[in-house]
Amino acid sequence: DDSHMQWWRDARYGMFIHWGLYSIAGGEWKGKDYGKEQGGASAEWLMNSAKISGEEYRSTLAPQFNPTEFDAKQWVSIAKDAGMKYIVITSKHHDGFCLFDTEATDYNVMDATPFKRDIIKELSEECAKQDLRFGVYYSQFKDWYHRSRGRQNPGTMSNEEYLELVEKNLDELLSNYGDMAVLWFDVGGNDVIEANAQGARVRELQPDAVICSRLYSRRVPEDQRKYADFESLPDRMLPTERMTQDSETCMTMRHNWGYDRTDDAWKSPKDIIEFLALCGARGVNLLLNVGPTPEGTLLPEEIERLQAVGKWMEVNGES
Ligand code: FUL
Repeated sequence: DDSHMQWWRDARYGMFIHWGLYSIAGGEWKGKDYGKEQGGASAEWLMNSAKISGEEYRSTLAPQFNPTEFDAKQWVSIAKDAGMKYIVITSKHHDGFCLFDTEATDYNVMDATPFKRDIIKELSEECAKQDLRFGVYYSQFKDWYHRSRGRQNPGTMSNEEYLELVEKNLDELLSNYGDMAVLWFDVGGNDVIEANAQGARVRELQPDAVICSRLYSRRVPEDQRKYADFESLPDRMLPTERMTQDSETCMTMRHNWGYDRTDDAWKSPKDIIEFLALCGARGVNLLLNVGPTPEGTLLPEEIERLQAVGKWMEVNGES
């Protein structure tokens, strides 16, 4: 039964938000710019690209995380006015930092930063108020802070402890924030048993949640993927043909996903409208990304683009 997919198919267009400690650095570390790297690496990959230890990354950035201009109401209104039907935000990216209240690690917004506000709570509640679906991105496999990566990067946890962290985090995300519409897992590992257990937990606690194919490594064969509801196309890739299965493209407005101080590779409002039209014609959802600032605001360039799409949607009557 795939009736839980219907809202998602109808939605077509959502907002992706990459926000975390890396936003403070804005792609720079000790005077060097890391946000211009092509391929996968970009501003939110800073900890890895600049080879920063967990301890140094945390002690430098976490005390500075105080985005006092963050206003969930404003973000959700902007998404809604742009014609978006759902929001997916990074609850934990590869740097391991949790933007929500968790008992499983103290490396989270409540315990490790002066901000002490549960961002996932504020956004989920606001989405419920404004009638938008809410979901989370969660990096289940890559975690450069907690998970051991060998002798040079021991991490704060053993592999078993790390798996427990993921389990607890998922239980919290699936229990404490009302309806979870999307579980956007990212960069699956090789262990299909682990992935299926995580998928099963999502189904159990939030039967209607839509699960991203990145729960699995690309190497896991289709017939072993029990819980992938939609196929996530490779980053920034537009569909080249009409898709026969439920699919989504995630796209950034410039090169980086996370906030980057010098990235000027902006796509024009017209480009973005064309992407949306193309995705619509090829039966693919578009998850369009913004990277909010360390202060908690969306950039004027992002707002301008979102408004342009909103106008186009109004004229072309999709909503
Ligand atoms: C990738 C990640 O490694 C990037 O940092 C970003 O989150 C993108 C949407 O997915 O796999």
